Amino acid sequence: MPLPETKMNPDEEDQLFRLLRQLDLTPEASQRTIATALNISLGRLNAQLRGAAEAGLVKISERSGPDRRQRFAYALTSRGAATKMRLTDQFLARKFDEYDALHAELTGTTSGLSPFKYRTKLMQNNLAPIPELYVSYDSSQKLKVEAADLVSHDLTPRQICDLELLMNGGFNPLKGFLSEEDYNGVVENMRLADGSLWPMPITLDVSEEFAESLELGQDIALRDQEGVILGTMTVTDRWVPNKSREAEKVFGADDVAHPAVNYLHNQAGKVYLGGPVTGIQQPVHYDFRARRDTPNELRAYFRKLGWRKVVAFQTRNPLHRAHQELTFRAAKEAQANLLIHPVVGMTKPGDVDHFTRVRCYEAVLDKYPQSTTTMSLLNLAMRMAGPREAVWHGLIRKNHGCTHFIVGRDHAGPGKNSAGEDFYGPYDAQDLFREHQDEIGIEMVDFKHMVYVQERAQYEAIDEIADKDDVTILNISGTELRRRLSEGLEIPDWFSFPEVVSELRKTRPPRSQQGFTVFFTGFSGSGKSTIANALMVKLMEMGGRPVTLLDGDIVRKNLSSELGFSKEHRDLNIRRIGYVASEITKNGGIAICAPIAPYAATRRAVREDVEQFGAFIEVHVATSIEECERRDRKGLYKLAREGKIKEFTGISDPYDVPADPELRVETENVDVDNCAHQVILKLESMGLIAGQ
Ligand code: PPS
Repeated sequence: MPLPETKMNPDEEDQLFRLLRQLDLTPEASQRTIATALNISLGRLNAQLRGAAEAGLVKISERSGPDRRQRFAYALTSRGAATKMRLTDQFLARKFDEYDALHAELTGTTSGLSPFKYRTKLMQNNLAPIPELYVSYDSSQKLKVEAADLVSHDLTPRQICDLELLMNGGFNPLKGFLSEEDYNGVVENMRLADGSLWPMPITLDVSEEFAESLELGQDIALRDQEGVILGTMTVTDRWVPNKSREAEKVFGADDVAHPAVNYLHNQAGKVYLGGPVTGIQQPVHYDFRARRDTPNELRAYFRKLGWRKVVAFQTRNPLHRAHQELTFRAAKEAQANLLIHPVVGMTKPGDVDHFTRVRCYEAVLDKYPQSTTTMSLLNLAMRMAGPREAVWHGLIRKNHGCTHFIVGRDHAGPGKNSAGEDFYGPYDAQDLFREHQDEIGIEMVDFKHMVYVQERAQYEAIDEIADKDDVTILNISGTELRRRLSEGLEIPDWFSFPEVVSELRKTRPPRSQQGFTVFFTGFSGSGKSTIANALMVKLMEMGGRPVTLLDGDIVRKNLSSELGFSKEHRDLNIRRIGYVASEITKNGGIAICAPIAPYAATRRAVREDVEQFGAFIEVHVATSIEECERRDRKGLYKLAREGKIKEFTGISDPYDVPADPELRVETENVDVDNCAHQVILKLESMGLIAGQ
């Protein structure tokens, strides 16, 4: 059999296809069994196997064991799997041609059926199985073992999301990470090289060093962050993308205020790799397993329940009454069933975490009429690309068996740009979707903005209210909701469901119940520890939250005993304090830190660590160096002056005075109790402790 690179005639292609399919199905069968299944002689099979192995399509390994007939085991390489896929398409196309010819011969007319390209689309209606990139279970077991010899790429969280949807058909028709030609087409005009519509670059970004270590044609193992192999990729393309161009064309502006542009420039690797992927196994999810479905699982579910029309609702936010009303209406209008399809992969930084959201969705699900609605979680990494993202979401939902898709105002909007303006117009997403709707293959249901009409005690679409001037229209924005949650204020029943509000309150308790960090900084002997101790006692007297003191000396004894006072060691010491404080804050406690922390940049880094979870209050204990030296409680300044202690802050080492702390306290002629009280007042004014 000729190598697949050389031109093969249809017969040879058929033979190769049958061989690859058989090996994929029964990788451990004896040669006799395989030959029988293929209806060829043993000698012929051997020749075919040799050809396929030489072409790098099949790996043949020896098996130990008593049965001589099962001496060999076979596994498709990623190239073999890709070839099999290509040949399947060709095989089907040829069979259709043969059918057309037969039809013409028998009836004297053409079959009247559309060309193959469209015919397969017909076959793949929303309920037929969709192609996946996974090999059979047996082949995957073999590939796993063989992949031990491959160079590995450890996928980033975003790449894991992308790979999952590539492998399970969610990104159909993609067969792997984009090649350079496909990438250019997608960036420039939303089209793959073969002309099909695809709006989002799905690229494997890697470091320059890793890219340089590879050769084109090489297979690499794609592993998750624990090193578990998920798939392999044959690297066919490697290039340095023009990221600014990508940002302009795909996201509308080269502006790092856009989360995906920021990712592109500051997190993504410099080089892109492209090539077909062979799926070995799905990424493992331990949470909400019963709620996660592949496109084929959802299609099978719809088939089983007889759901012919399904409208999908994409969301990255908790659902409130307005959303429930809107989705219910959309389903009614389309006479379809409803799929709540929230994204749980990666959403916009700062969103409510998906654990909380899913608990909220579960609560809302009970509010729909029974058996009309279901929910499934989508492990998508969103890009917040507005119009292009809407088209992408539509294609993904089509792949998941849906016939309709709700597109709202400002769909997948990234917020404001660096000039404070919206990146996209509110209806750009709907416009672009409408333009490509036929090609996407899913019908858009455009979002009606629902508001509450007090007099009629019901939700209505704003553009359908005829008596706007005579009724009271109520609405609560996302910002207002966050404010009410953080201040523990009432959230009315007309706005949300009590179960949803109670879930949100658990995750976003009012500020007076959230964790926070008070970070004292100042010279040695400035009074940091004394004030910190007094503050701790006052907070413990109030009760409510656990308080932990991370004093400079305590930390140096328990966390950083091996560290000295070089810049590097001081930074490490402060970052450790920051890490512990951020964990305490995350878990609702109060951390009081009192190191010197002389470097502004390190203090800023700690602030960033903590502020993900709660407030950070920097308190500069502004005792002058002269006063500290005069007090010299520990006798260290004297030793520092004598040169017996090196790198002593304020004497022989720098201290960056905080430019903009939340609070600055003077300790000269002010007693400790008063200093601690100033901090308490500051905390009260920030809403972190309830007034006494
Ligand atoms: S740092 O810079 O934030 O890591 O320092 P910190 O962990 O707060 O430790 C400061 C305490 O260590 C003692 N000490 C020194 N301080 C500054 N410079 C040098 N070279 C030094 N050597 C020892 C000093 O007692 C500091 O205690 P505090 O509590 O600040 O008085």
